[in-house]
Amino acid sequence: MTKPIKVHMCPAGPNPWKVVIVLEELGVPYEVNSFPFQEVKSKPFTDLNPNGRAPAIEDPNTGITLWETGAIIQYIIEVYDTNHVLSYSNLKERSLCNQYLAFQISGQGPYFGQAGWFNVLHPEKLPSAIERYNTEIKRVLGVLETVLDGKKWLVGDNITFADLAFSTWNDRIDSVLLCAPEAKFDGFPNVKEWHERMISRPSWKVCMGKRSQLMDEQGLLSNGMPKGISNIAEYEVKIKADAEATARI
Ligand SMILES: N[C@@H](CCC(=O)N[C@@H](CS)C(=O)NCC(=O)O)C(=O)O
Repeated sequence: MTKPIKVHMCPAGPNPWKVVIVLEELGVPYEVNSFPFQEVKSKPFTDLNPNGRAPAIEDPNTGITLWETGAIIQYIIEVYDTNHVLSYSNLKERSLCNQYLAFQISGQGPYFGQAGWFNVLHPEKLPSAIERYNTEIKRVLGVLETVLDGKKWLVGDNITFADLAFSTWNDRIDSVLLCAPEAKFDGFPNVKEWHERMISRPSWKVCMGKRSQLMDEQGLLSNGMPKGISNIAEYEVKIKADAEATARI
C-alpha cells in the first residue's frame, strides 16, 4: 500500500498548492506539514531544502526527498501517474507538457511573484519595477490566451499537470495586481474560461479548504493578511513598520 507523501509547506503561498492539487487529482495519499513562513529559511526545513523555499516533499515509498515544484510534479507524474490520468504516453504530448511546465516555473511563477513583491510587500513603491512586472503578467497571460484559442486545455484534449501548474498563481492575480477579483482576466477570455474549468473541479475545492484551515491555524486570513488587518492600506502600514523594526535589529 502507498504510504502518504509528506508535503512540507507554508500555506500562504501559491507554490505548495501546485503540488497538492496534482496529488489530489491523482488520489495519491499525502500529509501536510504546515509551518510559518518566517521559518522557511531556517532549520529544520533547510535540511530538506537548502534553498529555503516551500514546498519540499519526502516520499517514504521511494526514500526520495525533493524540492522545486517543477521537479516534484514531474516526479509525482512519473511514479504515480502510470495510467496517464494527468499526462500522456506519447513523446510529442509528453514533451509539450514539459514545455508548459517549464514556462510556468520560469515565466509565470517568478514574474507573478515579483509583481506581488513590488505591488504589495516591498515597503518602498518603485513605479518602474511595478510597471515592469505588471506588464509581464499581462504578457504571460497574452501568451496563454493565444495558446488556448479554440482549446480547452494546453496539450491535447485532456487536462494535464501542465494546466494545473498555472492555476494557483493565476488565481492570485487580483491580489498581486491589486485589482477586483472579477477583473483579473479582463482581456483574456480564453484564460478566464480555462481557469474556471480548473477551479470548478473537486481537487481545487479540497485544496482551498485545506489552505483556509491551515491559514486559520497560523492566525492568517485566506487572503494572506494577518487577522486584524482588514485592508491593503493597513497591511502596507504593518509591512513598513515590520521592515523598519527589522532594520533596527
Ligand atoms: N521555484 C520554487 C519557488 C518556491 C517558492 O518561492 N516558494 C515560496 C512560498 S510559495 C517561498 O518559499 N518563498 C520563500 C522566500 O521568498 O524566501 C518552486 O517552484 O518550488
